[in-house]
Amino acid sequence: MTAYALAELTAATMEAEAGAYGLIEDALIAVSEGQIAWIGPRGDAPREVRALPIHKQEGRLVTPGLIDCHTHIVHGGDRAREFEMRLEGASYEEIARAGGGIVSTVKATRAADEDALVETALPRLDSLIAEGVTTIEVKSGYGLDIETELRMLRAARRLGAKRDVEVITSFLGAHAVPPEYAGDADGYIDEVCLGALEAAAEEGLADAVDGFCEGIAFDTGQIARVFDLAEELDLPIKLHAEQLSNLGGAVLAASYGALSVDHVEYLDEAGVDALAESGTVAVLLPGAFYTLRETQKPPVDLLRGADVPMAVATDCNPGSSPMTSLLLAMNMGCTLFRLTPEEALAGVTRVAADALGFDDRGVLAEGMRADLAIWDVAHPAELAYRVGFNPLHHRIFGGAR
Ligand code: DI6
Ligand code: FE
Repeated sequence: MTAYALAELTAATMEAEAGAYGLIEDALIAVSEGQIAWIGPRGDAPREVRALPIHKQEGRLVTPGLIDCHTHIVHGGDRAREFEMRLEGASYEEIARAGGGIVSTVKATRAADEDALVETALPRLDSLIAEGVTTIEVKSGYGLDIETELRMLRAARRLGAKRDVEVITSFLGAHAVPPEYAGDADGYIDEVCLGALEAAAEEGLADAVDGFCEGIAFDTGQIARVFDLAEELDLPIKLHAEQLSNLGGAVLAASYGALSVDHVEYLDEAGVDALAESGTVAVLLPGAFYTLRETQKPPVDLLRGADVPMAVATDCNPGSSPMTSLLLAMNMGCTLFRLTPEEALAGVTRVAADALGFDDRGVLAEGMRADLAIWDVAHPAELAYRVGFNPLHHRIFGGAR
């Protein structure tokens, strides 16, 4: 790959210490071997950088490629009928307890072969890529038997081969109790979930291990058994916690040094302190909050005060967040949760990288991957500000223009 430089642009480096988006006016970015070889004010560029072929950006804004650190884009079927039921008055939990919800997607996912899972996920992936996403996390969790959990993860891996995007997988076997184990969550964990995790690890299909700690899913004791195995397999941990109630999932996840705890609407002060102590990211998912018309907001002020890094993601899933726009998630993070536009952009770049355990992306700096999003905007606040508008001009993945 030949080296080149981008110039006549404003760079939002998103480096933590920099503040103010790490903005560099009239910046130059040199790209070589898929990495950022140099970045700074154009006037400071060394001679060998100035000698590179230059692609002028006409004053556009360049940010790190966006990272959607929490999605469920691989699944069968849809839940539009459930959307109607909620509009007729049923709650998300009522639908789940009546055998709808996650379990209805499990049925559709079990019925789909691997090709179908790939084909139906691609338009969702393409929608995210069209907004500058260069790294995406994809979870299993709609199989809930060994065969289908593995099929979902294989489908997720294939997505990464089909598009210029990096796919990171999380094993989410502890997502719901399948109908054949109704009333026996312990039996499901011990007889299916742990074996599925072992098989996924053996095939190299899982980059992380996730769970759903909630009244309609699993308690902390059950999740801990999954995390113990994850630890044995040397896989990092994440957790859906404190979304609809507080079961102490965040404290549990923090005790395992989790990469992230996600949703966290019902997180309390003890939970915030635990996250601060363990360096765990809080992933905010405003699409689910919006879709379920929740009223309990995540404790953003407490998180901010305790210096817990906050990421933002789509949670793209057929039930609680049928959303395929990370820009909309940023907007909702600001409008619904009162994040600043800078926090929202950090939440889909630098902090989202942390939530996935990456230290080679999420900021623009020398030596980082050249995953770039080039925007037709003058100021980075515009990215979170508009609703339903996509100003992406061009996306660069691993230096490939
Ligand atoms: N929380 C979520 O937001 C998704 N999973 C979870 O544990 C929702 C899954 C669904 O409703 O299909
Ligand atoms: Fe989720």
